[in-house]
Amino acid sequence: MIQLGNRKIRRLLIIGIGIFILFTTLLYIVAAKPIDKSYTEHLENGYRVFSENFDFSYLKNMPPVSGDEPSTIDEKNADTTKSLSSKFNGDFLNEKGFKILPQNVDFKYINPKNKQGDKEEILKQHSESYEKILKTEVREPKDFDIESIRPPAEGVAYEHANATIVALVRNHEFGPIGNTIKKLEKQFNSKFKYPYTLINDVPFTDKFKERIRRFTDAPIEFVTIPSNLWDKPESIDIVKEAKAMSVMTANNVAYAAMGSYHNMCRFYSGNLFNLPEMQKYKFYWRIEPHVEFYSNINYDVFKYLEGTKKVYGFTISLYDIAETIQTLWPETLKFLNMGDNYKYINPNGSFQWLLNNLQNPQNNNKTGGFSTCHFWTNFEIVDMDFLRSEAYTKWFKHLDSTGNFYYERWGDAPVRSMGLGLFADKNQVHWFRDIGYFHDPYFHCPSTPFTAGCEIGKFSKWPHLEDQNCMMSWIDYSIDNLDAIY
Ligand SMILES: Nc1nc2c(ncn2[C@@H]2O[C@H](COP(=O)(O)OP(=O)(O)O)[C@@H](O)[C@H]2O)c(=O)[nH]1
Ligand SMILES: [Mg+2]
Repeated sequence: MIQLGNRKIRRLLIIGIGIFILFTTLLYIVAAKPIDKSYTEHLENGYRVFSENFDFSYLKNMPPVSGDEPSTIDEKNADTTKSLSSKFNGDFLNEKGFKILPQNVDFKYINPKNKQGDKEEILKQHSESYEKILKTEVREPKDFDIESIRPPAEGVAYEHANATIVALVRNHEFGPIGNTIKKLEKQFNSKFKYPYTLINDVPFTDKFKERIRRFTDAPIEFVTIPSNLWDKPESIDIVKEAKAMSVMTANNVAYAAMGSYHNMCRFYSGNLFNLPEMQKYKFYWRIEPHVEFYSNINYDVFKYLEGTKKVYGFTISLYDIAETIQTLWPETLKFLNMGDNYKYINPNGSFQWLLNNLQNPQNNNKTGGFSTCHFWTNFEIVDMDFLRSEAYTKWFKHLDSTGNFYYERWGDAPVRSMGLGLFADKNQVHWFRDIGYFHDPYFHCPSTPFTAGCEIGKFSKWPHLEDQNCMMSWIDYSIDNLDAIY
């Protein structure tokens, strides 16, 4: 042991006290940085205030739309504007639930099926219909020649779709993600051998790689995310972020104070498909640790999307925690009303699904009108051309510029889903009704001859979460003919 003299101890003490004073002064300077007023109000008054105080004046100031008169703001879009204005004029908003004009975009829930009753009655109706549909036996999709996309015979070379199975995971999750891969191999990928892309914000360890390789003989690429696609942007005000995190935590928002979770949501929302290693692919199937696949899939799901020209496949649609996305819809409306961004909206989008307000009207109140209905992105099969499109890219940039992936806790699921609901034709979004799936605490358990191990029609592990199922709104408003698909 090193012996220290009295003088040495005194010197060390003085240095220690000096560092402490310097540190606390710095902390004080940072903490004393003024916080913008609207934000202070948000903190003082709790959640509801933030979206209630959202400045919607940019919408009110828009010129009224009348007859066939194009309220054009952009010469280059004059023709489009004229045809749009004649189509979406006057009472269109009230009758159809949307209005798509330059700097005059608006949406409205119009209760297209004329459902009646309070939210308990609506939930009862929805739950009964959902169970009935799920209990109806179906097989594989009927809207494509499934025989043409069967697995190859043993030993025969297979022409793959341009696709990968992707997961963002941490080194310590080698067991759970290994299990997921094992299950997916059994149900699907041992027949097709699509390559895996495993992604991490830090390099994967040799142990992780070695363990994972035991679960599949398909190719695996291990990717480290460049910091510019993962880290919190420097523009984020860390004091404002810390305050927001503590407010959300106090309101029991899961993961609110976990910086890496915010990074993860932002990464999945806007950056995954721009990774250099993902550029070579058109489609991905996202997987996660701790999930179940209950159905044997005997056709190529990527080729199914490709062949039907669909851009997205999901299994579960649910409501979100409204407190995490209070300004997502207002900011989106703001974006759509800027310049000529109205042109990105697909007139056959899933607007009524985005806006339904019968089963969980409290959500719409907190989010400026958004139902919070979304696809659960822990399972998603995606055509990345959609995510790389000008519409999605520009919109994501706008969202990112607000900083609200950090000041709120915008999830990748509501972001992705809102983008699809607005920019994709609803017929291009596919409910993989035949693929049984579980991610705690929700199930998708269909009645098919290829499904086993789950309770048909059960939605949640816990009865009190039944009201989180948004599938009936998707079926009611975004599927034109359910029987034509399965
Ligand atoms: N590499 C890495 N992966 C993460 C991080 N946070 C979450 N993930 C992964 O992102 C996915 C979603 O996270 P998860 O904890 O399952 O979120 P939840 O499903 O919303 O509870 C999972 O595949 C996680 O393994 C992170 O900080 N680093
Ligand atoms: Mg998860």
